[in-house]
Amino acid sequence: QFLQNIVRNADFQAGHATVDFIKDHPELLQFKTRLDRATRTLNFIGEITVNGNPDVAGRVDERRQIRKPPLPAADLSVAPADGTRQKLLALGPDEFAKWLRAEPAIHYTDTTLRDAHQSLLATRMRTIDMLKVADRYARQHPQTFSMEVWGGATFDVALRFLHEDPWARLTRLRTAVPNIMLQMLIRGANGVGYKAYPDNLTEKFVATASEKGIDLFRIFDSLNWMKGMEGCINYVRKQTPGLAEGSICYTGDILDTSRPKYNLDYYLTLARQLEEAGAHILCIKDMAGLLKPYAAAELIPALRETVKIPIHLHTHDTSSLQPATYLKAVEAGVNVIDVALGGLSGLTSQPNFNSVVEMLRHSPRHREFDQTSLNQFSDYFEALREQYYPFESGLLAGTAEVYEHEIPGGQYSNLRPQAAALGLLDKFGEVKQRFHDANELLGDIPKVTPSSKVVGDLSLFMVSNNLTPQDVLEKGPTLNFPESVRELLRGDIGQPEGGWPTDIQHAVLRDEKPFTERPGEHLAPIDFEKEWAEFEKTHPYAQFTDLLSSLLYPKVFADYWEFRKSYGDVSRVPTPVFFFGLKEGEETIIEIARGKSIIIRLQSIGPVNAEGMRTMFFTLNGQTRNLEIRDQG
Ligand code: 3PY
Ligand code: ZN
Repeated sequence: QFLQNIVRNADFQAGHATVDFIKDHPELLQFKTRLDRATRTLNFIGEITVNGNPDVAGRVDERRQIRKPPLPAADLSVAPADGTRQKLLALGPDEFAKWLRAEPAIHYTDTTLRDAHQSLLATRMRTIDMLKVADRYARQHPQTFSMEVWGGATFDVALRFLHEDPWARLTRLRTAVPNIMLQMLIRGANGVGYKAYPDNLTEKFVATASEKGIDLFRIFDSLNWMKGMEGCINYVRKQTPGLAEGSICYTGDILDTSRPKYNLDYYLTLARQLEEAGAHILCIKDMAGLLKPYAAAELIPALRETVKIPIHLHTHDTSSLQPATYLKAVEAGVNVIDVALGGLSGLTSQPNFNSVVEMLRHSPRHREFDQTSLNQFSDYFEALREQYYPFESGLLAGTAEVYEHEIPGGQYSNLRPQAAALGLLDKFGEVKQRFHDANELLGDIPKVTPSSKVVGDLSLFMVSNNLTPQDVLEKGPTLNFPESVRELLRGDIGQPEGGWPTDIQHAVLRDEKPFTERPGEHLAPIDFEKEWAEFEKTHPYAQFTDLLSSLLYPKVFADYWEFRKSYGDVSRVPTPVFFFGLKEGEETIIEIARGKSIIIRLQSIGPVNAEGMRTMFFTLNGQTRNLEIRDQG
C-alpha cells in the first residue's frame, strides 16, 4: 500500500519527487491495515457455509454428489499454434473478411464460455472453471474460428451474482488463449446493459474491450434498428484492430407468407445496410432458433448474392431442429456456424459442436477437428454442469412451441425462475401464451435482449393481473405497467420497423410524449477525466475498467465493491464451495494469487450462542483459525 500511495500522489505523478519526498509527505505512511486475502476468503467461506449463498437459496439438494470434472489431455509445455488471431493481426480486418468469405471449409465459433451457459445455466459459469481448460483448448483446437467468451448477460451476472470482475475474466482468458480470436456480444447502443448509454461511453467501452482482448465484436440491435448499431460498428472500425460483425436478428419465418413483415426482402435490405455501415462480417442472429432448414436454404444464397462480406450463422437448438438448418446453411455457403461443446449444447443452447463436425465429415466443407479431444472437453463441461444444478432451466426436451412464443434461448432459462419468483410457475404455459400476445400488442418485434425482457415483463404482468390483450388496451390508462414497458414505448431502446403501435403507446404512456430520435442524441456525454478523478478518490485501488463497470451498472457495481471489501476476490474459490460452502471435515485448496495457494479445512461448527453467533473452527495451511459468524437463520 505504501507503494500505491506513492504512485497515486499528485506531486509524484507530476514528477516532483525529490530525496525528501517521503519526509515531506507523512500521509504516505498512513494506511489502514486491510484484512489479508486469506482472512477475507475465510470469512466468505464461513458466511456461505453457515447462511448459504443467497443465489441458490431454496434450490440446494444436500444429497447431491458433485464430481470433479476430468481435465482434457493437452501438452501445456508447448506453445499453442497460431490461429485466427494471428491471421487477423497479419491481414487486418478488411483483408481478413475477404479471406474468410473465400474459405472452402466451414468455420466454427465455440460459444461454450458465453451463450451456452447463458442459455442453459442462467449465465452462472465462473472464471475459475473456464480457466481450467482454456489453455488446453488453445493447444488442442487452434483451428477454431473464434471463442465467444464475453458480453451479453455475462458482464452483469459476473458482477451481480458471481462477485467477479468481468474485465479480469477477459484478461485472464486472453492470456490463456493467445491464438484463437475472442468474440463478444454487444447490444449496440445498449452496450452490455438494458438501456441506451451515452455514445462516448459505448465508444470507450469498445476501445477498452479491444485492449483487454476482444477481436471480434458481434453487434446487434434488439429492434434491428440500424441507428442502434451504426455507432458501434464505427467505434470498432476506428478504435480497434478488430472485426465489426453486424447482426440481423432473425424472427418470424421468411417462408410464411401469412406474416409478411419479416420476409426475405426485409432481411436483404438490412444486410445491405449493415455492409454499407462498414460491417466486416454479417451475422444472422437467430436468438430463438426460428430459422428452419428450408428457410436457411433460401436465406443464405440470397444474402451471399446481396452482400460481399462473409456470413456467420448463430442459432439456438430449442426446437432440436437446428443441426438440419446448419446442414442446409453450410450447403448454401455460410462461412461460420456457432456451436457449443457437447456437454453444454442443445436445447436452448447452440447445436452440438462435436456432432456437427461429424455431420460434415466426408463432405466437401468438412474442417478437421480431433474428435477424441472434443469429446474430452465435452466430458469436462458435462461434469462441470452438475455443480451448477440450481440454475438448470428444467426444459427436458426440444419443443416446437418455440415457433409460437419465440422466446430467445438466452431468456428461456431466466423466465421460468422469474415466473416462479412471482408464484406463477403453475401458470408457465400461460406466461408463454402471453409472451406471444405481448409481442402482438407491441406490433410484432424482434425479441432479443433488451426488447425480449420487456415482452417478458409485459407477459408476466398480464398473467399476474389476469389481463387479456383486449384488457391491456382498454384498461391501459388505469393500469400500473412495468417501468420497462413504459421505457420501451417511450423510445428509450430505439424504434422498430414501422414505429410503435399507437394504441398500446397511448394506453401505456398516457400523456407522456414518446421520442423517435436516437437515445444517444439526448444523453449527455461522460466527462471521463472528471469522473475518474472523483472515482479514484472514493475507490482506492480501483482501475479504469472499474469506472467503466460503475458507469454501466452503478448500483450493481457499488454492491460488488462493498462485497469485495469484506470478502476480497472470490473468483478463485472453487465452485462447489462458492455455492454450497464446506461440510465439517471437508478441505479445499484455493489459489489466492498466481502461484500462491492456501489449504482451508473446516474442522467443526459450534452451536448458535446467545448473541446469534456460531464459532467456526478452521485450519488454514494447518494452523487453527476460529471465526465468529452470525447465523441469519
Ligand atoms: C444477449 O444479449 O445477452 C443475448 O444473448 C441475445 O441473444
Ligand atoms: Zn444466442
